[in-house]
Amino acid sequence: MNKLKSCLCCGVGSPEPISPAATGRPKKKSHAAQPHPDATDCPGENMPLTSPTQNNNNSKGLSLKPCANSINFMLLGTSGSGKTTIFKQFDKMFQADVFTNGRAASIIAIKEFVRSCFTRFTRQLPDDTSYPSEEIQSLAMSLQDTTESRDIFDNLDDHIIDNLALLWTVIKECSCVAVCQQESDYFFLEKLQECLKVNYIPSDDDYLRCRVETQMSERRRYDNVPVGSKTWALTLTDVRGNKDDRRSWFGSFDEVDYFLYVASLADYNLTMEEDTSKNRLQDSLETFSDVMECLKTLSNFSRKGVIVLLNKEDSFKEKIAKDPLEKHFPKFQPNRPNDVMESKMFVKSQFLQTAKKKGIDTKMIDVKFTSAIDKKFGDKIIHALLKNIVQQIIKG
Ligand SMILES: Nc1nc2c(ncn2[C@@H]2O[C@H](COP(=O)(O)OP(=O)(O)OP(=O)(O)O)[C@@H](O)[C@H]2O)c(=O)[nH]1
Ligand SMILES: [Mg+2]
Repeated sequence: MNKLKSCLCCGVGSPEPISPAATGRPKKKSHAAQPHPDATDCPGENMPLTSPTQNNNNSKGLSLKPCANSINFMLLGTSGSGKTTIFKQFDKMFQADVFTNGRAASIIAIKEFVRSCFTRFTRQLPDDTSYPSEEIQSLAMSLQDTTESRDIFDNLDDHIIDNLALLWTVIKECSCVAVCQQESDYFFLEKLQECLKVNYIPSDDDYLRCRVETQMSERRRYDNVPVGSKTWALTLTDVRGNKDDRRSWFGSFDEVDYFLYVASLADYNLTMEEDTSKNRLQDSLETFSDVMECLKTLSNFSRKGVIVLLNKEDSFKEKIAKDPLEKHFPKFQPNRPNDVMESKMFVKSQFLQTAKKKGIDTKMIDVKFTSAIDKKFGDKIIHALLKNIVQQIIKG
């Protein structure tokens, strides 16, 4: 098992435990993170922040200097937990043109996503699978090969699209195929006849559901966001959640005011792509533990806030009915089997206990259940979150 053995910011495998003295941890921890009180002017307008219209720039090396009325957020979490989806929701709310451009550009990613699903699934089909025709069988064989599948998807016509839809019905019925690894598999394959047509225009929902693994961290600033009686400049950084990249998260921790740690509730019955022997939710808990360890080493730790977003609540609700949490987390002993609320509360308690074990006051941690694909995410979550944070800042 590929277990993280030490604090990520200090280097994987580092044998040195961090002593309380070395952490510089302040005695008093307050719940309210604040923008730095000594900041008077904003480095602002010329700061080279990224935007999706700017060729996916790398945010590495960009400074996150605090300015008056600014709040710096950082999205953290393991791969596929929903960080970029939340990033898109911030765009939708505060930079509508960026969201619209991203949505229009997602056509290519959606097509590629559908292609890769077919390659992945057709490779799992057993030899004795029965196909509606020889043509569909031959299509299934060709799609197993990445190059051939690319050729097919570059030359789509109505006939091929109809055959893909027929092949999808074969895949869906095959118990050997692990179809449900990603939430969006079903979503796009069920509507592939619409998505693969030349005149297809993605909806907001399609864009939010479209999965493109983040390759480089990205940062965006939203100016003049009204919250309460003032306007604020929000900076949001999205990172790559892959196991190999997590160490790079820690470089700008110092300047971050609020950490949004995103964990997928729906990961409870899945294993990691990077290590198929490891439960994904367990990996997220361990990664959270590493984040907590690093956080307490910061000298301005008491001015920071942590919000855990237990995401994919929609998918969790559906899954729990068929596959109980206790099967994957035996220490969970529910009063009522398959109970969604009890199951959610257990996961929440696991995150809070993880922080507590690291000596962090759980009052500093806010936990919310979210569904990042929800149309109302902006109003329900982002608005409420900002209102709450600003109130805390004003209270001091
Ligand atoms: N059903 C459901 N799907 C979600 C939710 N949030 C995100 N997704 C989907 O989960 C997939 C992964 O989401 P991303 O936002 O790309 O995940 P990420 O954390 O940015 O992953 P990396 O970039 O690999 O670190 C996408 O297909 C999203 O549409 C949710 O609340 N419910
Ligand atoms: Mg991402």
